[in-house]
Amino acid sequence: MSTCAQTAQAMLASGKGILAADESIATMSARLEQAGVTATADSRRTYREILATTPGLADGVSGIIFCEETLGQVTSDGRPFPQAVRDLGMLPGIKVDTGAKPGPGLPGETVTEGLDGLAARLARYAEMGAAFAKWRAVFAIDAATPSRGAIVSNANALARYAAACQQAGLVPIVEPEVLMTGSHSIERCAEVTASVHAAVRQQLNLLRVDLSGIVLKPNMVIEGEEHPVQATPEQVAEATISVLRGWPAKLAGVAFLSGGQPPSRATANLAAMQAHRTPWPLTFSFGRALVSPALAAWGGVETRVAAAQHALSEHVAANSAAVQLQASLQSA
Ligand code: 5MM
Repeated sequence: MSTCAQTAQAMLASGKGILAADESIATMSARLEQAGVTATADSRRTYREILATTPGLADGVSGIIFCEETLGQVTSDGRPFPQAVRDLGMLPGIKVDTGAKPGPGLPGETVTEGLDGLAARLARYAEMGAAFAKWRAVFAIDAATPSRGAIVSNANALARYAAACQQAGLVPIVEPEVLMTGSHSIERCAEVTASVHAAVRQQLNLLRVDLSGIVLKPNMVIEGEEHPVQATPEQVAEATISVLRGWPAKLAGVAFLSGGQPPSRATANLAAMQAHRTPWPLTFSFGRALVSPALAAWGGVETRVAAAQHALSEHVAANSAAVQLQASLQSA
């Protein structure tokens, strides 16, 4: 088994998910300010340290995704973040894309950038201790979008990134996100997600990416946030699994993003996936659905660190329980 396949299996260990704490400096700063915390390199560092050092986090979290700034920072006891995370029994990862930028020739749509100099950056991240990487492509649903041009451009970039990661010995998390913004139906989300996944599979195949050494991080198939009717967890699970059936059994596994769903809904949807037997593990790689309550509880106040860590623990435990239900069904 390749090193990437082994690492991917560790990332998808039974009952565990991946914590997405890789907000870019701009996003993290905005979220801190909104929570009443002055955004500085040190407050971003402190916040990530609070998350990573949550007691018992490794019971439900296999790995943490950071942004480049955090990967190069040290915890308050002087250890580089990658080392501290490994010491705590988890794997450190790094977001390597440089963001979704307006796509030339694609009015109103984006193509995720970051391929220039990527091989050299990946070698440096691996040297710093990273075990895996992440790249997110973003697709918004509208009457005429996503266009074929946006789908193919983003799928090709995801595949070039994934191939480069495997060459550097890092597991690529491949994240094609179809956004919840808009009033579209769950059926339209299913149709768009399926065509995005088909293009991503085709490009991964063209660049000989080993599917046993990647983690797919998709959106759940869900109605737009302005749609009048909210799908039940069973409907979301059914629609999501139908789309995922396009992936071969060789795929190491799936770790869903939460996409702006309220934490309880994301967990309920994840739990409903348990009713479906699949050839790959299905877990979580949530950002907001795990950390938003913790950030609100902390608010930059030293005496509230324990409350913040408790909030994170509770949400990790709930999602870990959902995934364990599924794991026990798979092995039954
Ligand atoms: C944590 O947010 C990640 C980075 O976002 P920006 O680069 O836009 O700041 C994001 O990619 C995240 O990892 C995924 O969207 C999953 O997070 P959610 O909150 O959707 O589960």
